[in-house]
Amino acid sequence: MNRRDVIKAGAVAVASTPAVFGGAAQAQLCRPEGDRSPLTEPDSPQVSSYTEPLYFPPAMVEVNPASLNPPPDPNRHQRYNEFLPAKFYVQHLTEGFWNYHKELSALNSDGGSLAWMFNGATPGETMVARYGEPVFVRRYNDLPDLENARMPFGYPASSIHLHNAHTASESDGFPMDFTVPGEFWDHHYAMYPARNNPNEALASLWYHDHMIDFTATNVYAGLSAMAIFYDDIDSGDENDSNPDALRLPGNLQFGGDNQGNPNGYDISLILHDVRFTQDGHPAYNVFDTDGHLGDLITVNRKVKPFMNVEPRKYRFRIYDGGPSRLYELELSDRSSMTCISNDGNLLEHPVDVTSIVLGPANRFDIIIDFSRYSSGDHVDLENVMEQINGQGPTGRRLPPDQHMEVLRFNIVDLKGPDNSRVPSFLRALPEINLDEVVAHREWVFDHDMGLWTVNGDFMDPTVVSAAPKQGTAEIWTFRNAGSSWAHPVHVHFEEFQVLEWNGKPPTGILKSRKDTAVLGPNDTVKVFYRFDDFKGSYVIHCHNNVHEDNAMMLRWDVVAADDQ
Ligand SMILES: [Cu+2]
Repeated sequence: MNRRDVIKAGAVAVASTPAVFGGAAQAQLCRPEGDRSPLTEPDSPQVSSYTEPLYFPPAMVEVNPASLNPPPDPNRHQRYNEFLPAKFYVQHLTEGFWNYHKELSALNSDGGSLAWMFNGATPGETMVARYGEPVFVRRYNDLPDLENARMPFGYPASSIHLHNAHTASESDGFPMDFTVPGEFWDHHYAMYPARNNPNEALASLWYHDHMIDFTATNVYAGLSAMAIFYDDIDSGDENDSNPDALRLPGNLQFGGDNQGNPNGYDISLILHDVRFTQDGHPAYNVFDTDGHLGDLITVNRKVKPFMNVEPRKYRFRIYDGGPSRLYELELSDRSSMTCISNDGNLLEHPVDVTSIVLGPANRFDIIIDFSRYSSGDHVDLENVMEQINGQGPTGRRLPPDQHMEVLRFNIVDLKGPDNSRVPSFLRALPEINLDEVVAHREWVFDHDMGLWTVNGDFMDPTVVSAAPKQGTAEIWTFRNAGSSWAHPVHVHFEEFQVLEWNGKPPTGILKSRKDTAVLGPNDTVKVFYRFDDFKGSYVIHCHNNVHEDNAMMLRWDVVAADDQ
């Protein structure tokens, strides 16, 4: 059966209704049976569960700007002098070995699993930033050249994208703005909310490689990390004396020890599913253009780790780092959690959920209150979504004995008072003014000749597929033409608000600002955009990174208002 026949065969199964994402659309992620044999690649070696301490990436460490040689060139950046950097950082991309699990590391003489890293770690250090304090990051590509790289997949060229940041094109990680080994790239992050509207502030972001044609492999190899943006309202300090501060769980402490104890209460968790060879290195099948599935879920690049938590509230920023797997995450006792964001942007009101569904690049901030447990208890985070290939979920829930292990929380003694709160109102949504709309565009996600298309086209970075003008608004429609595929559609630079998902207005968690819409089979999503503040080239693409690398991406440019 070829791909076209598979598509025609249509969808059969119907999913349980997950608590988050896609409104009515979420029930339709499904695929025909038997069109390819699942899990044809060898299983990873068996490793023990919940014995590896979770890794807590520390915050980036500032450098003295005088140490940058050559110094930053203001002429390379839009509005540099308006947003003079207050914080400077340097990162080196290198190849090395990472301890995903000590039992995997013991399988080879290298003492770890091959990895591409930022400053010697994956995930790299967390970019902790604050609105009003512009950031400058110089990133050196110190990966080995292709002849000397030991990583058996990926390409040692890199363009780092800060996902969802409101960033000038030249700092955005446009897929053609790549460095090769020996080069560096300067990124200027204005830390300025879109349209200078505090209601457009972002919270949970991540940075990852966006190399043309090699994003899936390079991110899988290790080039991903988290970024947290704070402002006066969402300040990261649960003891903040500012009466406007939300005081969500957090004490501005990052990192932790090597025994599973974090320094603070605002914890980022990035999920990547990885498959390992019999000698403990990551394995990847470059010939499967449907997507890549790992059989072990890693959290912060640790396999089935544990962390210690006090009986109090925590904020977890949960990221699907891809490349292709969707998750439905729930606690093993099915107790409730409180969702406070969609794609890392605070909701107007918190929503209680028993599970969260996320596709590649989605982020949800979840409050878990462990005060209902006692020291010595444990509760696990598990994936209950069945997915047997890169196309998308089957639509079935995994039976209890097949839940995929993700992360164990071991409850330990309370160390101090929990002064954090979860207010009933978080952040207002920016207004949608349909009178400003000057254009409608449709983007159709489909396939052709074994590759993936947008509006029938393959990625060609020399072709500009849309050129919205600065200072205007548009309505964009994303449509999944496939009846058995999930496509997490991501657009750089600006966020959208959903107007209609399959003809219905958004409610609950979908009533939010988003940057990635996971289109289930045949889904149509109509969204509102504005284009402001910076100009230049950006992309729209599928964030199943394997689809993205196989051409499901188009370039679009923001042009000046007076451009003809
Ligand atoms: Cu896709």
